[in-house]
Amino acid sequence: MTIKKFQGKTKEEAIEKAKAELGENAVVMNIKEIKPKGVFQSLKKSTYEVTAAMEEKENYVDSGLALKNAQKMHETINMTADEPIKIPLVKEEPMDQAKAEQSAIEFLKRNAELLKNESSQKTTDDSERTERIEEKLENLQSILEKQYSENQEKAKEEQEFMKAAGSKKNENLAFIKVLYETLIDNEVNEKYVNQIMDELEKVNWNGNSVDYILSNVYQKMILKFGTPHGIDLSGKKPKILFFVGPTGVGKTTTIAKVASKLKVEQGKKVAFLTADTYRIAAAEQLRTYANILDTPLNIIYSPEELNQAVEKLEDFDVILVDTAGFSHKNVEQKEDIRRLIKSVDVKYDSEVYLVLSATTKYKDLIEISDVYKEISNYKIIFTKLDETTTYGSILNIKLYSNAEVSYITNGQNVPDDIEVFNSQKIVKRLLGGR
Ligand SMILES: Nc1nc2c(ncn2[C@@H]2O[C@H](COP(=O)(O)OP(=O)(O)OP(=O)(O)O)[C@@H](O)[C@H]2O)c(=O)[nH]1
Ligand SMILES: [Mg+2]
Repeated sequence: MTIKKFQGKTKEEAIEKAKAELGENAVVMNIKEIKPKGVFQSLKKSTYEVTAAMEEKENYVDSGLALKNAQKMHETINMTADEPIKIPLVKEEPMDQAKAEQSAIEFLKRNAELLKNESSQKTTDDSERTERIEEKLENLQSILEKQYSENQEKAKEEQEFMKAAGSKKNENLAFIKVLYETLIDNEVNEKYVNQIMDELEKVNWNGNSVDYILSNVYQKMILKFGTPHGIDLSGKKPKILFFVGPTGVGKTTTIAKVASKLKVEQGKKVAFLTADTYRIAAAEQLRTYANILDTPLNIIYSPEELNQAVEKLEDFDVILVDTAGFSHKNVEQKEDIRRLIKSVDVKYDSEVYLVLSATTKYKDLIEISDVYKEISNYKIIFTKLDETTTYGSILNIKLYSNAEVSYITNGQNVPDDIEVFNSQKIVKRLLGGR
């Protein structure tokens, strides 16, 4: 299979280019509008980028059967993990365009009639009001028209795809389009989706089943995550673990969860240090957990105090250091954290955990991971997975930062809502499983 991108001033031009190079049967996988940037952006027009695919060797099968097979596969496949993957399928029936057109026109008319009636009832003397209603009417009309034409375009794209899939009778291509869309829907960055597709290209899947393609993608994605590890305390003691990250992501709560697991489940000697003296209640929050877990807590006010505090805790297995959350744009606080981490005496083993919320948007996560890379190497803990349904950012940041994802947390309950990162679970979710 060949997957390529084509740009054009219009969608049609980009599609034409794709067909000119890949042939009439090229399948449009995705159409992206590229908005102009820069000072004169309002004067420039958008351009379009089409991702198109073409299978090199024609491998004809019945397309209806292909989609049914794909559906069957989603219901039954079970790759080492415990539940079957369910991926939303493309519609089997092409949309009835005439019917869709008719109902959209009726909808437009009905709304226009309703507003016209409203305006004619309150006519004559209040002309200003009538004008306003007319203006509203026009606005609504244009919004509806826009929605209508967008729906039409979607229906057309869908039909084109069905036509191409049907005429080529290619179940694999239809299935790959579903995979592509599922990953995009889960907010995996397009760049990484294309990377996964490019890798798939190298696999000889011609003549192989959709099961083969899915397990291939699944395995590749698992490999991308690497093997995650929980905290390893097998080396020198005490091990110093710093928890850093933006404000409110769950650093303190995560420390309490980790401490409880290490202490209760592994019988380790755990101590707390906090360098978070920015917020009045910060140390108190950790003290509450320290009391519950019967764990010592020391407060340090400057990096210079760190080693003295650690010295007093030398017979502990692990020292968890809470830090003040800061905006990644705050240079001064960033420097404070950097100094704190760098101040650890070389005789101690230390590790930094960057705590990130799965609800933070991709662009910010990128900036945050860059800022912390300037401070230290780190492993990542993703919090608040219970507050989002799209897990794409976990893969995006893993691939962007190349840092290990160690733990995920999925709720406010201490100590239960934490687990060592399970790449199989996440990959299944990313591929549309539950
Ligand atoms: N839903 C959900 N909430 C969480 C999770 N982890 C932490 N929280 C909540 O997020 C809020 C902030 O948690 P903290 O642990 O105080 O966050 P922090 O990063 O220490 O915050 P600062 O010290 O102010 O930077 C609290 O209400 C926690 O209960 C999680 O996995 N899921
Ligand atoms: Mg905190």
